[in-house]
Amino acid sequence: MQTISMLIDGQAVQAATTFPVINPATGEAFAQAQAGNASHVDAAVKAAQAAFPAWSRKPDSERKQLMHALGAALEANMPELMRLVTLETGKPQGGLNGVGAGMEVGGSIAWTHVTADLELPVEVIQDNAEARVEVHRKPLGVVASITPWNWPLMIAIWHVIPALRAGNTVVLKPSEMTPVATARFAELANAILPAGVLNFITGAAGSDVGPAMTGHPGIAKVVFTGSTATGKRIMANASGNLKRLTLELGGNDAGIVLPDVDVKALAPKLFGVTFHNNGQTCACLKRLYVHESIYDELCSELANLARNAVVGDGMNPETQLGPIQNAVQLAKVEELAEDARAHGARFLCGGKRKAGPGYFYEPTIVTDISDGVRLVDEEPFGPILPVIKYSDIDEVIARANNSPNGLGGSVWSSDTAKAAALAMRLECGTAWVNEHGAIQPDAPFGGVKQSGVGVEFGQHGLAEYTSIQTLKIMKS
Ligand code: TXE
Repeated sequence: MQTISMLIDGQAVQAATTFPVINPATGEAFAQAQAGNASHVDAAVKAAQAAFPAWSRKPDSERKQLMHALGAALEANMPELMRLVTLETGKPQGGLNGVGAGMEVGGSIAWTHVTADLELPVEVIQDNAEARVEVHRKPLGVVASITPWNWPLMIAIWHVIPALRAGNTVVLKPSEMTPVATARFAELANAILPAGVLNFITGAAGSDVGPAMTGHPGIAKVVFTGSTATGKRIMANASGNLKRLTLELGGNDAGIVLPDVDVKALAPKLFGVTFHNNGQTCACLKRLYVHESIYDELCSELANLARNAVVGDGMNPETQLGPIQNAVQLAKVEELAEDARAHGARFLCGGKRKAGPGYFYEPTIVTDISDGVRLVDEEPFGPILPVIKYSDIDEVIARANNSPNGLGGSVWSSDTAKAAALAMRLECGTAWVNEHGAIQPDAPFGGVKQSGVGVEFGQHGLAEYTSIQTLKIMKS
């Protein structure tokens, strides 16, 4: 069985004990990871601090070129990384609509190259006979990156590449459930980067590694993707030295379907944006509001698609949907389904685990349900969709907005101008028309309300890894 190491100051580091990493398709361990602790965090922060002066002073063109080299290394190792992603997350190699391990590694490569090419130009505010005023973007120092289990490699790339590109050094901690592909990335990166620039540490479930990072006085910023509850704990723990924060937290995205759509053509698209990666994506569509005039027809189309989806081991090329990533998440999906049943909701298909080993759950369409039931009000993060009937557009916008979350939202219609005007009324960081969850490396992405703080990607995302220094030069 493979055992992964931590990487501190360019050296492989082992802890006193290891913990198992489970393949969710079998429920059995396929790798072991190091059970690090706060002393490893401290060593990693010290290494990152020592590497910071030289890294931050490197000419910008050199850092850019090294980021491209990281992208090339990911590409050269794509098949191995895809295999590791499937083993630890359960997501298929290909997947529903091509959303699987191939997209995760391919996306990681694309994000790396696009981010490598971003610039942080000096802004000139004033330049006249009296004075020149310039705004510079400077790196912050050591950045702590804490990643979740749903897109472990891609999210590590989203954190690490802009942090390094802007001149910071990094301590990276993956989820205890999915540390393996990230470990391989850290290894590849350490063959390219100077020692200490990217450190990689792991901790078992419930260990002190995460809190030790977010409370460490040597860390200047925390970038975190995960649950809102953990995000709140991180924000509280980061206050000691006023760490900068980017938090990308839970979403419970609403989609609103207007009566003018072509139901048959739309159903597969809606099914894809809801069920890819088994609904375990922060910006998946999670509550679908459908106009009463097309409700029955659309629900029945969605149920047909759910019944015919190929669910199985992600290593099988036929598989469209893999298992849920972990047992706790599976139990949460079951709990929300049971609660919906108890509230009189109707299950058109699914609604139960698949027999056999692994954390499989049948793709599930739930109708005759409304706001106020947990399956609608809470993020299920699994292969289950509540479909809610509406009749009045103003009322449905208010229902969509009646949530503590605000990550994404969508409106579906053949009248794109009308849909865009409605989409802009949704309280969310990204609003889509006839699409949902589609992100790109050059457009900012982040949540409002309790879905997060700050944005990632593009120029706006890169700027979050810097602080502003204003330089005023008097000329007379
Ligand atoms: O996430 P956690 P969990 C949502 C989804 C899911 C729920 C719980 O609804 O059901 O979160 O998932 C680290 N200090 N999302 O419990 O706990 C942990 O080790 C510092 C949405 O798995 O947030 C891991 O690396 N770090 C999300 C990371 O936080 C701590 C993706 C995420 O774990 C810590 C995943 C602490 N006190 C789940 N406690 C999205 N936005 O896409 C835990 N961690």
